[in-house]
Amino acid sequence: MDEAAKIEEFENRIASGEKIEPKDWMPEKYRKQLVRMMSQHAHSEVVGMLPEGNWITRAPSLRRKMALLAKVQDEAGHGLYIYCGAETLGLASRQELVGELLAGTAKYSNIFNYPTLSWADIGVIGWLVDGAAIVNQTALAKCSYGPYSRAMIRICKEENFHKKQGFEICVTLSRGTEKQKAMLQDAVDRWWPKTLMMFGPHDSDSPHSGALLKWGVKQFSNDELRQRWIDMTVPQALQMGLTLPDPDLKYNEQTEHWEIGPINWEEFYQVINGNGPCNRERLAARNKAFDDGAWVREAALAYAEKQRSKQKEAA
Ligand code: FAQ
Repeated sequence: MDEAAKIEEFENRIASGEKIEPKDWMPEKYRKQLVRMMSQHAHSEVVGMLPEGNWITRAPSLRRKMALLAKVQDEAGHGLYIYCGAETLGLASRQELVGELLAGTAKYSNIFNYPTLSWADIGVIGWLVDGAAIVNQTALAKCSYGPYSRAMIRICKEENFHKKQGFEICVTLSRGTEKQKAMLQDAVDRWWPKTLMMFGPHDSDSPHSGALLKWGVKQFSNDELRQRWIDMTVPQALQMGLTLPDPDLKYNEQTEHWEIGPINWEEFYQVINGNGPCNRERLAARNKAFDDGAWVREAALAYAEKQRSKQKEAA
């Protein structure tokens, strides 16, 4: 079959809802888009441990500490599933991708480049950030690439717990003392505008959306998912007695959607290109963890080698 016929067959398979599996033929552009997106996603999960990890020792009770510890550990697991999924796309090893993260040449979600200043930030990250991640990832669970879609199904289940633990912290603070309410409002004021950016640039400025939508990697556009999250989240904020930091926020009775004011894209591009408030700190922490973990990787390789020799001897 020539290339055009292969592409036609590939696109027909996607149109009929079939999953593309690692050994199936795929256009090189599809493979590259997936490596790009999955590696950015895996890096986000791994770097995403840092802002919340910072609060494990300061969680206000043993129950909160256990829940936060489990959540942060889940994020590490999510990173590993997605790196595994990316490895099915013909990479020699995930080290190629991790190397780019450590060198500062890879992207990861804008949202993890901001500091967590109070305990309320932990609640708000669970509620807003994990809530946004669920909206995005529930759609990705139906994506055309089998390993990515299957990873998303499990990840979404875990993210639901994360969102609930965050929401519960927020509800508790919203019913607390005046100081606690103010702490919650302050965290919402800081995280709301950044979470809106997580869905990526507006559709008109999103260079990758066309190909990703055509090939069923994305099921919905950046703006569609952002709107879905806004419509879900604004009523929750109002129910907790919170205000959202957007003077233009209003409900449109005709469209039945909440409308927002302009997003600060200048800030977004600064952050995703390495110039956010915590980018340097995040990369330094990942590099330190990688260096400190060298002995673990060596020990694991030595153990695997020993097992292989034992099996060879026994055979
Ligand atoms: N941050 O053409 P588009 C989580 C970049 S996981 C940084 O629209 P695309 C769980 C984009 O890469 C959060 N960069 O791109 C958790 C591209 O740059 P490039 C991560 C961004 O791919 C919770 C350029 O802008 N989730 O939160 C962002 O079609 C709590 C042009 O953009 C995923 O990665 C951004 N927000 O759409 C963990 C989900 N947005 O590559 C711990 C999978 C865009 O040309 C604690 N990814 N860019 O240099 C996706 O769904 C998509 O890749 C989008 C972007 C929607 C993120």
